[in-house]
Amino acid sequence: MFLRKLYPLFCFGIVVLLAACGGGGGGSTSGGGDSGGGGDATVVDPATAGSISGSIAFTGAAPEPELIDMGAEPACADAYTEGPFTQTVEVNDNGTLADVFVYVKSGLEGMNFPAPSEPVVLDQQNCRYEPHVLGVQTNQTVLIRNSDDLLHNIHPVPENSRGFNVGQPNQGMETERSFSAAEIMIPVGCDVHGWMEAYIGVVDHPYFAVTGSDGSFELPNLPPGEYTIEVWHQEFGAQEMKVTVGESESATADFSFSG
Ligand SMILES: [Cu+2]
Repeated sequence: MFLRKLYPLFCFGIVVLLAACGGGGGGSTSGGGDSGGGGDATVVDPATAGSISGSIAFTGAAPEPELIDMGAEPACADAYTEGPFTQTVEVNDNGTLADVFVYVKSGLEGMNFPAPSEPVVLDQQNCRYEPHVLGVQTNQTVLIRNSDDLLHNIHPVPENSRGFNVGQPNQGMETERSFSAAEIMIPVGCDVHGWMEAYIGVVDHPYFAVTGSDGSFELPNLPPGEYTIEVWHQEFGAQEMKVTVGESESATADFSFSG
């Protein structure tokens, strides 16, 4: 407990030290939580900022949803009136795909976007993760909550950041962690319940989204420029598209996956 409290202070001290010693730019830094490791935060001019929006269509036959056997946890199993099913492929009523992670893959090089101070929440509800797919910035807090009255053991397996393995035996417990490096995507599992899975997309800027029940996304407040947008789905893989955003332009990038 003591070490856990000290650790962020220690890291913050290192960041401040590096910022004070590093580089010859002489510019002011943006302070704690800076994901760029020093240097001024990029300021996007609202007078010229544009956006990229689109939707993720789905064609063909969706795989049959797979039933999860939650017999080992009756309290969770009883919470479902149908299923429970895996969340691997969620085709929306309008023919689009949910749980697609959308992000700017390239075009933001040299810019510096400090992590926001608000956390993103990964909840555990009725022995599933909510949401199934989420995005976060590097060094932004991920608040992991246990809404179930039973033990979960959250276990992300990143390749670029330090992993962790934390038990949450009680309802209402919250644990805060973060990832220091970008990664598409970090799988998350529970050591108690083998069927639990989530995916976390970590990027070093705020231009990402996860599609929901209408399959659409928007990446607002983008500086004019040429970008590569990548969309990632757990089952169908990744696609990318080059998109140019002019001054104050609302550009479109529509994708389509097939079953
Ligand atoms: Cu669990």
